[in-house]
Amino acid sequence: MRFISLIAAALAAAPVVLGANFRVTVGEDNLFAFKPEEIHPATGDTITFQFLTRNHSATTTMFSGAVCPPPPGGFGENGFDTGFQPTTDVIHPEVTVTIKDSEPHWVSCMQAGGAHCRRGMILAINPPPSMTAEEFKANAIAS
Ligand SMILES: *[C@@H]1O[C@H](CO)[C@@H](O)[C@H](O)[C@H]1NC(C)=O
Ligand SMILES: [Cu+2]
Repeated sequence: MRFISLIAAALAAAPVVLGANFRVTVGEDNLFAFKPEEIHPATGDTITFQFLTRNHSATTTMFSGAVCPPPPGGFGENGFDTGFQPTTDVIHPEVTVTIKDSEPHWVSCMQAGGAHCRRGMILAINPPPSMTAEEFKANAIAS
């Protein structure tokens, strides 16, 4: 019994196995861009958005159609919305979201009524071969 309780204590003390973390910059070099523009996280992984310039959001939207602007709160099941994250020369907010499924998610920025989105400011999460990041960007620009 003592042996079993030792195992139980060891298991309880074991560190939680965390998913991978993906870092995505927002507005690097003052550009209207996420970098990188495509990532392939697994369920349980996290994305840390690092807001470097201006006042952007990272918000899920539709792949095609009314892409811009993304809706407040984010589009779709397990979508997300960081909200607006204003920056200064010295303040660069970071927001981490957890990926809850292995589905594609399409991310852009809500700012200026969709103007940033229509500049092609996009991030494709788990795009399948039939729906590429390049197509999503073209859809945003045309939206
Ligand atoms: C950031 O943008 C939002 C949406 O346009 C605006 O409401 C907010 O005032 C802005 N924040 C700053 C500090 O400019
Ligand atoms: Cu923006």
